[in-house]
Amino acid sequence: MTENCPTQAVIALGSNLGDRENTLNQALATLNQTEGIRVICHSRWLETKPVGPEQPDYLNGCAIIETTLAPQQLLDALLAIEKQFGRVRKERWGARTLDLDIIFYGELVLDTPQLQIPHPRMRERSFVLLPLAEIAPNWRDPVTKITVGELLARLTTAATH
Ligand code: GSY
Repeated sequence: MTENCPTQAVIALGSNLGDRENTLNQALATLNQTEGIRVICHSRWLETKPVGPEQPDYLNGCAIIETTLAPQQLLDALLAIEKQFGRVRKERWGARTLDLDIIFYGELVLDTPQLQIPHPRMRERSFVLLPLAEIAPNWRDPVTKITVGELLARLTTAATH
């Protein structure tokens, strides 16, 4: 009984440079081919307006994976895939060929300088919550104990008031 039990995790994907759809599809395939990661399902790709400085529109989506990688190993794997797709981290909020973020890792709450899980800004981001609610509306945020569906409803209500 030395095998690691896989953990389900949520990855947010985004692209706003080049052939965005092809990039996101290829990124999913690459994730699935990575040792210790299996893609279970993904949302549709949604066209979204950029949050932050002016830049091209994004295609965003979310995937649920199963992984035997520890959180930091998973982050390293995501950074390596971003690099493989030509991502250069120049500006924090700038345009990018590929962005991969860990949103949830099971029920883990982690707050280190390198990595925060759940993703610290996901509760304010409709470009994360909208696609995530398609595939995991009942996933509970381990910090607020609120489901993804409820987080999205709150965000939508806040935006219209
Ligand atoms: O952190 C994600 C990169 N990003 C996005 C994004 O993925 N989607 C949208 N709509 N706006 C964004 N602004 C930034 S930075």
